[in-house]
Amino acid sequence: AEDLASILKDPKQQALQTLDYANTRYSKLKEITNENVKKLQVVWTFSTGVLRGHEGSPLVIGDVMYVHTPFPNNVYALDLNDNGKIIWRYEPKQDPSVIPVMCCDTVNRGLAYADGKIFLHQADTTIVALDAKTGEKKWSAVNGDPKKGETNTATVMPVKDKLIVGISGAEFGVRGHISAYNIADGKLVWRAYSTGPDEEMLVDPEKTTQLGKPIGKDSSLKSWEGDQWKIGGGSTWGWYSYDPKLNLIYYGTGNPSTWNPKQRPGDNKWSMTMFARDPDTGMAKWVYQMTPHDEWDYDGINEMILTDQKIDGKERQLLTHFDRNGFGYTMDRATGELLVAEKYDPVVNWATKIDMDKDSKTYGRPLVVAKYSTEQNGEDVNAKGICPAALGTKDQQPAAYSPETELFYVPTNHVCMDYEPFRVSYTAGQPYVGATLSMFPAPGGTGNMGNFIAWDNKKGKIVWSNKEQFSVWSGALATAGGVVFYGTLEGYLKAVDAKTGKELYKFKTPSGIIGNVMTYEHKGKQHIAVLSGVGGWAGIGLAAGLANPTDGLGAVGGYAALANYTALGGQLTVFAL
Ligand code: PQQ
Repeated sequence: AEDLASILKDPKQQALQTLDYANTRYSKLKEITNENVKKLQVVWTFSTGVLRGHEGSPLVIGDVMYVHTPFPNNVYALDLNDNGKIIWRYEPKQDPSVIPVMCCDTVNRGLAYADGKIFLHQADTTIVALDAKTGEKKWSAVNGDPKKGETNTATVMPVKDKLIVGISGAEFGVRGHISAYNIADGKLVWRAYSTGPDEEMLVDPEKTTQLGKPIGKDSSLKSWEGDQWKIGGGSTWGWYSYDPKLNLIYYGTGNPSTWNPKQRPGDNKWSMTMFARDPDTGMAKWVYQMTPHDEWDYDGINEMILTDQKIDGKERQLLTHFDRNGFGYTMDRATGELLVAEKYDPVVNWATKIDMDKDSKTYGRPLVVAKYSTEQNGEDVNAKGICPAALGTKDQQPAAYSPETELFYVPTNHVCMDYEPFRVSYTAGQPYVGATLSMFPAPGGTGNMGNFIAWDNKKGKIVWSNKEQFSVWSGALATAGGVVFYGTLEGYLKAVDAKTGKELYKFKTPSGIIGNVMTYEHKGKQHIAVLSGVGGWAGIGLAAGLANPTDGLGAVGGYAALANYTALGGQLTVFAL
């Protein structure tokens, strides 16, 4: 994908949801600065015609913007030279029976571009390649089966001649995997499962390592009871990154199923795991399981941000990951060595720390506090006051990194939960959850359910933190103008100073923001664009019209007050000076 490589070098355009392969979400555009950002104005808008949660962001290739929507996953090509006039539209006809098999709203995290094609991975797991100029369908492929609970919400990542794609459905007992399809014709090249026999996971018992040691034969099979791994989750619905020099792709796997931990003794490998794989063959170079035997639904799918930074005077190839479990991890991305693991919200209480003692038997594992172990509390017993809640200290909302400040800008949740596991049996295509949850603001604060923080990944320390009334469910954007942008669930687009966190600008868009802020340049002018449209897991009460506090996997009650601030509606808002 030569055209992709050159677009990735051009800050005027955006070809991937993550801006770059390293997932930094950093733009070199700097017409908008911390001095002048207060003068931002809305320059044009576009209604997507769809309600429910709008995640991801538009792309800009040349003079054309590509906008996607949640289910039914419509795509619009808009002419930036003609006030956003619609050049073409793609409206897939998907069976609406996929809607009830999506756990956390009918979101889609957006399109990707390579080789003159726009790639869309629909809710029903159909992957389509559209001609970027005409919208004509070049090929399509089917990655899963919604009748078995397999759906999709994630974006895709084009790497060389392949398209890397994931799958959702751990709340329905799917067996997670990632797959590589040929960009040219949509043929499946390889598939790597998160659980099961070594050859189906594309791991080498001798050469694939965890924390420097070979994982050994049948590493996954030995960590489950019986055949539970076949319905064991580990879905792959998050973000993907790629290091062209090391030729490795990085991503994380989600929760083991069911949410009732007693029904699946063992470490449940390789759910909740960071993977480094060779994109050509799919083979895993290293893995690291962050939450062995999960008891809280702390999916490990959050983005892996790749940076080159100096530690103790030595240049290092780092990977920084803000896990749902509340720990911010810094790894050596070449070897999988664990360098730093610290809480990025002080209220995290389910574990005291990650064991950093290399000689210890529990090296690299979280030291779990018995009181907050949902299993030790027992089936049908409500384990109370666990922090963070199941949606984690951070969920899918991606963080950004600025090489100028060497800080990570992290949208976070400040929410805790009560968790009552119960016995559940598996039926294909039916919810396989096995826990009742309620969520509430973290105690001891001002009742705020979110913080927007700046993080030092070398020290493992918060540098500054801004309180937000609700979780920040929107992806951050860092820019060379010294400004960091994010959206809020009430609907504000906010700009803050990258060094101090001082709020410099805000504007209330028509609906809550769970999309990711993006920037592009057109006719010499820098623009900022964001999708509004409240929803996602945090906004599921509004999105799906639910009122019972424990509905929406426990999020409805926790975020009930959101209804006082915003209502549904998909809209793109574009700003400039
Ligand atoms: N999706 C959201 C969202 O978009 O707001 C939040 C979540 C999902 C979660 O917190 C999940 O745990 C989750 N889990 C799966 C899964 O395990 O397969 C899928 C998804 C999804 O596809 O959106 C979410």
